[in-house]
Amino acid sequence: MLRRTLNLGILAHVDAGKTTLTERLLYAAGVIDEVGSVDAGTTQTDSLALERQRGITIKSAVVSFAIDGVTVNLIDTPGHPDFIAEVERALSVLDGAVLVISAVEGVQPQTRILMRALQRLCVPTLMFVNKIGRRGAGYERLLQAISERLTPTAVPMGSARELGTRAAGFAPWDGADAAFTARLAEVLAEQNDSILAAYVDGEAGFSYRWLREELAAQTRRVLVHPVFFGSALTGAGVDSLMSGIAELLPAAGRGIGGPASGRVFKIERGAAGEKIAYVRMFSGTVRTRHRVRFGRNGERKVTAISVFAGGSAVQRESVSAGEIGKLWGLAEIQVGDAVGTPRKHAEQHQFAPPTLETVVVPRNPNDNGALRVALGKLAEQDPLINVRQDDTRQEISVSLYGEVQKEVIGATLATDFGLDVSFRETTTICIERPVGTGAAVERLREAPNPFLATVGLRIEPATVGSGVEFRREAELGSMPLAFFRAVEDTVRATLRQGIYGWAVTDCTVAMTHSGYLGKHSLGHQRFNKSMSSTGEDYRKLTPLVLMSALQQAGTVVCEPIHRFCLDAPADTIGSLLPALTRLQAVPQTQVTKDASATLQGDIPAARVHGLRQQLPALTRGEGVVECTFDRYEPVRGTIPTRPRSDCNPLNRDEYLRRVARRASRTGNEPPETGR
Ligand SMILES: Nc1nc2c(ncn2[C@@H]2O[C@H](COP(=O)(O)OP(=O)(O)OP(=O)(O)O)[C@@H](O)[C@H]2O)c(=O)[nH]1
Ligand SMILES: [Mg+2]
Repeated sequence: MLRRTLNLGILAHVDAGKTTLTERLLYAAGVIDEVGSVDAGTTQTDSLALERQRGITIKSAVVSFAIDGVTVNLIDTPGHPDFIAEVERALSVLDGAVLVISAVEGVQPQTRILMRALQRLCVPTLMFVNKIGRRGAGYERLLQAISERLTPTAVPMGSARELGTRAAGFAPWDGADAAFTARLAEVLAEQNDSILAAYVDGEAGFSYRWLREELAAQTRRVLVHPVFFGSALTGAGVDSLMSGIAELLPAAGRGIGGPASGRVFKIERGAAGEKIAYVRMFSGTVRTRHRVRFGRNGERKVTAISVFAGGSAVQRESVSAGEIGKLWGLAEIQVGDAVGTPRKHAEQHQFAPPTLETVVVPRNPNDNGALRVALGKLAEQDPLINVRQDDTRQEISVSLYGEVQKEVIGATLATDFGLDVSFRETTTICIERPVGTGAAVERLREAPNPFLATVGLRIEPATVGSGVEFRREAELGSMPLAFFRAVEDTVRATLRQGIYGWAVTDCTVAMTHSGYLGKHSLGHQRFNKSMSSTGEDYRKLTPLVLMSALQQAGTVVCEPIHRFCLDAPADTIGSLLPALTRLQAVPQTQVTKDASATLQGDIPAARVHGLRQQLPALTRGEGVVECTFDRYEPVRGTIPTRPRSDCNPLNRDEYLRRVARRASRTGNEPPETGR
C-alpha cells in the first residue's frame, strides 16, 4: 500500500488550546493511553522544562499518528506573539492546518494574522472552535465573527449543544440533513458550475457523496474552510475533527523521484549536545551515510535519520518526499536552510521581523566569551534574535519580539548553559530610509583614495518593504567577478548602520564605476600585492564611498508602529483617550456596544509596553489590548540614534586611522582574496 503523509500545523492565538487539542488527537488515534494536561505539565508537545513551568508553548514540536492509512505529522506551534518566528518556520513545511479559535474569546488578533498567512501561502485549513464547554461559549456569534473577520467561505460542519456546560457536545451533520446539503451546495456552487446547475435544477440532481467530494476538493484548493466545534478538554467534537482531517486535507503520496530537496524548520540539540535538524522533504530522498548539501555552502555526510511514523520517531535508512525526518551529522546546518536542491521560490517572510532589542550582560564579566557561544547556539535555532557583538563597547545585543521572549532567553541561558545574565531595558529597533539620491566615486591612484581600487556607488530610495537591492551598472568584465562580489557584500554589511546607526533599507545601490589593477610586477612575473588590487581593497574602500553617497542622499529614521485593538468598559473611555494621547497613540475607530467600547488605532512600538502597564488602572482591570506590528513611520520629535559598532566611515580620517590600526594588528598587509 502506498503510504501517504499529511504534515499538519495546529495554529492559534495564545491559549486557544492547541497543545490540549494535540494531546486529544494523539489519544483519539491511540498513540497515548492517557490524555496529558498543559496545567499539570504532562503533555507530549510542551516537553521543555520551561514550557511545563509556564504552561505555554515556546517551541514548535512534532508528533505523529496514523489515521485511515495516512501518517499525520502534527506540528504544535506556539500562540504567543513573541514566538511568531517558530510559526513562520512551521508554515513553510505544511500541507494543511487546523486553526483553533476559542469559543469564548472568539476571533483574536493573532487568529487573523495567522489566517492571512495561511491564505497567502495557500495552506488548506480547517477551523476548530474550542472550549465549547466553558461559560460564555458561543456558536452563532462565533460563525458570524469567522465570516466577518476571517473568511466569507466558512462552512459549519455540525451543531453544538449545551454550550457552556461540561456536557457540551458537537453533532456532525450528514446527508440526511436537508438544510446542510442545501447550504453546502450553495457554498460549493460559487466555484463549481455543475453544482450550480444541479442546484438550480432542484434537489434531484444531488448526490451527497458528490457534495462531500467537492467539499474536500475545494478545501484542498483553499476555496472553503470547514468549521468544527468541540472541546479539547473533554474530547467533544474531536472525533469529527479527526475524520475531517483525514477526509478533507491533502495527504501526499510518497514520491521518491526527483532530486533530494527539503527544508529545515527546527533545530534541536540531542542528549549529547549533538545537532538534530528537522527536515521536511519536498522531493527525492536523503539517505544515511550519503553526503548532502545544505544552506549556502554546507556539505556533510548524514550519520543517522529518524522518521515520524505512527506515534514516534523511528530510526530509518532514508527520508523521502512528503515526510518529516530528523537528520544527524550536519554540524553547521541552520534553521531555514534548504537541504539538497533549494526549491525555486525562496520563501518570503510572512511576519514582521522583531522590532525590539536588548543588551545581554553576564553577571560575571569573565563569562563574556561563553555567553557569545551560548547565544550563537540559540541563534542556530532562531536566527531572528540576530546576535550582535559591539566591539567598541564589548557588548552583546539580541533582537526580540517582546518581554516574554526576553525572560525565556534568560531562563534558557541559566538552565542550558549555566550562565547568569541580566538584560538592559528593551529598546525599539528603528530603520533608516534614504530620502534622496546620493552618489560618490573614488578612483584608483587618485588622491585621496589610499586603496588600489575604483568604486563608484549611487544610492536611491526604493519602494517600502523592498529591502536592499544591489545593481551593477559598471560593465561586468571591467573587473573580476570576485571584486564585484566583495563590493556587494560590503555594501550590504555597511548598510547595517546608516547615518544614525540604524539599518538602512528600502533602497537600491547601483555600482556605477569599477576598476582594478591587474597582476602587476616589476621585472619579474610574480604577483605583488602592493601593486595589485585585492578583495581587501574593495572591502575597505566601499564603506567610504557608500557612506559618502548616503550622506548626500540623507536618511529619515523610521520607528515601528503597531495597530492596537482595545476593549474596555464604555465609561472608562473618557479617561483612556487622554492617556492614549500621552502615549502618542492615535485612535481611529471607536465602536460602543452596550456597556463596552472597542478602540482601534496606531501606537509607536516603543509605547506598547507602557500601554499594557497603564491599562488595568485606567479600566478597573477590565481592559484588554492586542497590538500587532503594522509598518514603519518617520519618527516625530527627537531622532533616536544607535551607538555605532562599526568603525564609523562617517568620519573619513577616523575611519582610515582605524583601518590602518586593524591592519597593523592583524599582520600589516591586508590578506589577498578574490583570486
Ligand atoms: N475549559 C476548557 N479549557 C481548555 C480547553 N482546551 C484548553 N483549555 C485550557 O486552556 C489553557 C491553554 O491551553 P493550551 O492547550 O496550552 O493552549 P495553547 O493554544 O497550546 O497555548 P500556547 O501554546 O501557549 O499558545 C489551558 O489551561 C487548558 O487547560 C477546553 O476545551 N475547555
Ligand atoms: Mg501550546
